Amino acid sequence: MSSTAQIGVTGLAVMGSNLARNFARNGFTVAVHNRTAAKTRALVAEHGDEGTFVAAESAKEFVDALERPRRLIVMVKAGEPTDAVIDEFAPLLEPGDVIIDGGNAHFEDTRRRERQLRERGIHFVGVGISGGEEGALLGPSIMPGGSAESYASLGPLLEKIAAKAADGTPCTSHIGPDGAGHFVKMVHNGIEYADMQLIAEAYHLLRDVAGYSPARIAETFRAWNRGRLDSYLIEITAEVLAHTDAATGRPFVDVVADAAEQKGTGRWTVQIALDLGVPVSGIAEAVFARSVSGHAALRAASAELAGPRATPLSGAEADAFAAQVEQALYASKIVSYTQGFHQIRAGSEQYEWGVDPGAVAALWRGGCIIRAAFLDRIKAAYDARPDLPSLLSDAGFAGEIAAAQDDWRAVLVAAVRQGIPVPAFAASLAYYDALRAERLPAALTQGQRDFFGAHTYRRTDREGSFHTLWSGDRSEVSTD
Ligand code: NBP
Repeated sequence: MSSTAQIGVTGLAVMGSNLARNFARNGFTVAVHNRTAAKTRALVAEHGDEGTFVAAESAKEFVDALERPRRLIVMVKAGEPTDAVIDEFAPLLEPGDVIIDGGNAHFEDTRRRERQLRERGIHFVGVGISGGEEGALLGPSIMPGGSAESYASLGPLLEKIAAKAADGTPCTSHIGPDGAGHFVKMVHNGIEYADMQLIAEAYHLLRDVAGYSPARIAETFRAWNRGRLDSYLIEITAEVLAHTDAATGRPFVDVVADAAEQKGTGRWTVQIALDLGVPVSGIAEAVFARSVSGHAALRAASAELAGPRATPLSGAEADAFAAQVEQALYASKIVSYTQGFHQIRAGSEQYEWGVDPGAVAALWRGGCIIRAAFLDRIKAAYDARPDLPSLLSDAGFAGEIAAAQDDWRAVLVAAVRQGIPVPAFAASLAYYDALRAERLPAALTQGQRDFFGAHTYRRTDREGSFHTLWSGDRSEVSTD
């Protein structure tokens, strides 16, 4: 077999086959391979006319089909299958070749694999890919990690197949070494969880407090999508809410079981945030909200617990409340991105990746699930001030929250009064208020810690570390 393929894709389930077709449609010769060869044959039979595919039945054939340095993308189920595929292919490769993992790997796995393969002279590039099935085919947002050298070889191909932002820029750029790409993809998914939960809470409020029907809420979301909330998730929310179940004639949203599932990247975001000491409370509440929804027995056992039932508003009052919900949603969204970008900065510092947050915002503008007009603003904020300590320090975002906050608070008051759970709205506002507080009750926490555990404290008026002799005469001693 002649070595003509510029890129290879192994793992031809939904994502891999669509990605392979995307490369082929963009003029690249693509070697394709799958553990079960029938999928390879099916792909070429169904889509062979879209471009040039080289179908390989064995690992050896696949590797031999690739031009050097070889670039092969692994699109298999994340975890053990990825290690199995690497173990199968690595012995067939040569120094300088590039293995690209496009699955949803944990960034620590990517760091380990990169280290192991580097010892053999093979570049391992962990790439976060967002956009689902359609994105993989028509243009995803691509977050590549790995060495700068591997990006030099791989980047031009990725830039060709990636989504393009409205200004024509490809939605991909080198994020940073080893696991940086998968880390940023993980945070992307965490923000996606928060965005989805905030939208779900807005829906719940419009339904139960404003008294809107799903069709009316769909219209409301469509109107919001023409403004500053313009985003893929708001757009598809309107579609889902407008949909009628064919079997019953009822709104689709009313016939779907209200237990949300998760695959784990949101949970990883929160676990890693805890390790890094970054408060991502909005994302955490979104993960917990899915968890609560799935506890059927717990919910059934709690159904009779006391609490208010919502009394829907009507007419102009309902419409005025809906406008307030838009403000609350927008302000909370700013907070979840603030938290996510804080986590990216913390990860970048911890692992010395040198991630450019403005470049991350730029490549999320198209192709991915959280794509939104709003990301142009985030990019502009970081372009203007690359060392921005927090998105909330950007004068534009701070001003918008200042304008939204009365409504944001009013919405939370209504939710609490009427017994509507809004954990992500509430966590976002609590984060905002905690950051702007002149004094936090953490001083009392330090006093308690010193009392029971002699954990010491610092003072506001003097340098050093101190302990009070709580069980003695309560005098203070310096512990430096
Ligand atoms: P799946 O995650 O369902 O994986 C199926 C593929 O893995 C098949 O090609 C299968 O081969 C292969 N595979 C397995 Br399972 N075990 C293997 C092994 N031990 N050796 C070799 N191949 C093995 O596919 P997907 O939904 O297309 O997703 C691919 C990757 O992309 C995943 O990591 C996923 O998390 C990620 N991702 C998915 C989306 C999405 O929207 N679905 C979005 C972004 C990223 P077989 O045909 O022989 O069984």
